[in-house]
Amino acid sequence: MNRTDFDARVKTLFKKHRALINRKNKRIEGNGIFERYEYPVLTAEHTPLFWRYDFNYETNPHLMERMGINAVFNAGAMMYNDKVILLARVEGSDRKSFFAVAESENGVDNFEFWDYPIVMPETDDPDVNVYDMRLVEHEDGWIYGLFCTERHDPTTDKTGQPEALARGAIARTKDLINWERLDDLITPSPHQRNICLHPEFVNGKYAFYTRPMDGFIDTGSGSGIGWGLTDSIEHAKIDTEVMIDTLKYHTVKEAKNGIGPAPIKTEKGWLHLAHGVRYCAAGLRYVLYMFMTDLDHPETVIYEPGGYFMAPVREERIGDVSNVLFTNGWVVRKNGKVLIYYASSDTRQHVAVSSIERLVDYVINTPKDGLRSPVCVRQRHELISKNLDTLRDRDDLF
Ligand code: M1P
Repeated sequence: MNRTDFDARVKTLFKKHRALINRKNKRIEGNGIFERYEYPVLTAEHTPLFWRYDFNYETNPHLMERMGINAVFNAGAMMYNDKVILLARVEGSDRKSFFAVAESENGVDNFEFWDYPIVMPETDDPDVNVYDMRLVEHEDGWIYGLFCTERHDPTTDKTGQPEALARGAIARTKDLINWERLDDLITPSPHQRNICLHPEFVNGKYAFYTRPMDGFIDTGSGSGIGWGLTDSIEHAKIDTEVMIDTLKYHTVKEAKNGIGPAPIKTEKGWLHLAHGVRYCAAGLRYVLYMFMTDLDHPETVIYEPGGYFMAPVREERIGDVSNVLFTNGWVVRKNGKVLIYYASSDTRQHVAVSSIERLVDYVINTPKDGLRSPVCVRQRHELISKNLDTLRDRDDLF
């Protein structure tokens, strides 16, 4: 490619990229509980071109993408300087994930990455892969990042199948650029993934949501979303881990589950968003579900609507790990609007919108899972007969 063509192609690349960043998103009619948006808010193509290409003609005369980006997903979220911030998991084509901040005025489109991804400090035990950060503004004044650090477990090499060891990692910051890495969370379980920090002290201690696991993939016996307290955040150690939301046979969380972002405090209780995993012939299916816990006892579930809150639809069903919705970020705006950030199939990041009022109504008034078909059909009969009564005089409908 000659210099003139090179320069022209650079211009075209930047023009197309700008058009993608500036594309207006469109709200899609929803189910009363939330509305989706037509386009994902972040994808691999949203990452800056200068993260991927070498734009020096001398060293890259063919204008090749030197370092590809595979996916952008599982983002933590918060308000920062009046902007909506997504702290995304960015996965390079080398399979390694890192964290990067993107910001937007309205939280539904025009997300633009900051120039540099985050350089996360390490502990004495080097990280191999880091991902899925929950951002928590704690009442102690720090912004915490809770994420998974994955390392190779050499003791498993004899099986011929290298195994990973997952641990709950903790870092804190004031500006989302400079991070202080703290010790990994210690719990009675060998593996931890999907940990989150409760935003308030509980009995003067830091409170963690956990997800104990026997193995890297399998959560094993007695698992679900756990809870534990620790005096120190710098050397966080949970001695007694209690289960607050356990797996249940033939529900959306029969195989595994994990807490999403930190809960939202409402007048009625703490609103929680989580992911639940069920078995199916295609493997595992990940959906989102909600529950509410007591204001004074965030570890006590008081409402648990049956079924899923959100499941993958259309293109969301397909990606690197298909049939997956996952969430670790949401944001409450001043007007009570809730922006729910969810990723699909480990590939792209989406937004859906709801409100505190609607989510509280959903959580409180949705029937519990009947756990058995005969019970579930009776629940539905009740709804049908109430509706047929209410709509009896609506000749315009039938
Ligand atoms: O591939 C689906 C998800 O799998 C893991 O979640 P969990 O530990 O609940 O199975 C995580 O690796 C997550 O990043 C991923 O989206």
